[in-house]
Amino acid sequence: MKIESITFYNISMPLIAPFETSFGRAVEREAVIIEIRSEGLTGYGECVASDNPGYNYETVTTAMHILKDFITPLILGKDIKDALDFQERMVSIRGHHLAKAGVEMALWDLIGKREGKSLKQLFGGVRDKVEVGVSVGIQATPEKLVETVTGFVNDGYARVKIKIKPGKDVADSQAVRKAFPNIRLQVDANSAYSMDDADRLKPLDDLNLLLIEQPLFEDDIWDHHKFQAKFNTPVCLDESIISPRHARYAIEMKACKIINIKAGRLGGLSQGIMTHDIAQQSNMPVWCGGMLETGIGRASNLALASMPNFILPGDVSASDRYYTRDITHERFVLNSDSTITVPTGPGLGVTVDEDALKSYTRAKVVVN
Ligand code: OSB
Ligand code: MG
Repeated sequence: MKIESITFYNISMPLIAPFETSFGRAVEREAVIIEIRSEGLTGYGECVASDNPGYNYETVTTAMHILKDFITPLILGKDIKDALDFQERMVSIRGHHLAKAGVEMALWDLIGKREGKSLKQLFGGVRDKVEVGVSVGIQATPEKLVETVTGFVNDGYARVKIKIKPGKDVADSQAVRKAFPNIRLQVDANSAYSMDDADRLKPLDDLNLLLIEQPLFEDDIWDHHKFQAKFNTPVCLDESIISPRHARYAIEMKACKIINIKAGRLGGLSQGIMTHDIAQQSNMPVWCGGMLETGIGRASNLALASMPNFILPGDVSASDRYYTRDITHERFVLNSDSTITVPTGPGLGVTVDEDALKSYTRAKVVVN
């Protein structure tokens, strides 16, 4: 595939409701949409960096810099064979996984369109629809949290994740468990704790949670091993797993029992697939995380989650949980069995609503 032109759109989309985590509160979702033209086809990708470095050190501003000034010169005008060829060309750029992953996604979209195959087919996906849940932000009171969760349960979500942070953890989780004794429930701390908090968090172990996600530092694996040793509930790593190698470290160190896979954090869909395979070989289940994606990233997540070892429900909710107007014509809806159907069209299987994309664009850079 000869890369003929690349366009970067720095977008900002209003969220239907604010989303609060241990690292901050978002009312809008910023991202970079990447459009690549090659041999008469157009491929789209989404870089899931946001306006702040709370989840990951990258932001839309650093991503635009790396995309324009370092990734572009390595691929523009070049003939890129596939995702692994792209990854090999990226070795001179350390880190910046979210930026790299956005470009890799657009390449997959192009490959699928050229071959007339969906990403699900290209990845060897085995499911036509994938089980999904909803990630619920921190609320003002446990009562408000139960009310918000009730709304999502009534919408049909059979798995709920609640965000926790110091002061908003055990009591909040107990309140949700009491209101919904049988729902599949999990918590996500986004690195808000240290080992000093482990004893205080121990009551979480009595709530029959599916998992506790990323309690400790974003660059830690070893303390998570110690944390896991104290808890019966599986620890799941998100932030800490920044490459397939880190997945192997975590497995060998017994730092977790479950892995959250996000193609962005890992540096590309190819790296997400490799992480899936490594976990599968160790009988460790994975699930697909979310970054409040637009319809582009959501389509990519659904294709990834159709792979066999995505055993737990993903953070891939319906479009109407996030945005009144998305940048794809297609909107993803929740089926009555708490699943979302995997796209079947070529590539990502979605089409971009150019008017919507334009209306959300803050800055546009074209290179050719
Ligand atoms: O830690 O999983 C996370 C959103 C932004 C950054 C980090 C996370 C999240 C979510 C939202 O939990 C998942 C979704 O897209 O619905
Ligand atoms: Mg997480």
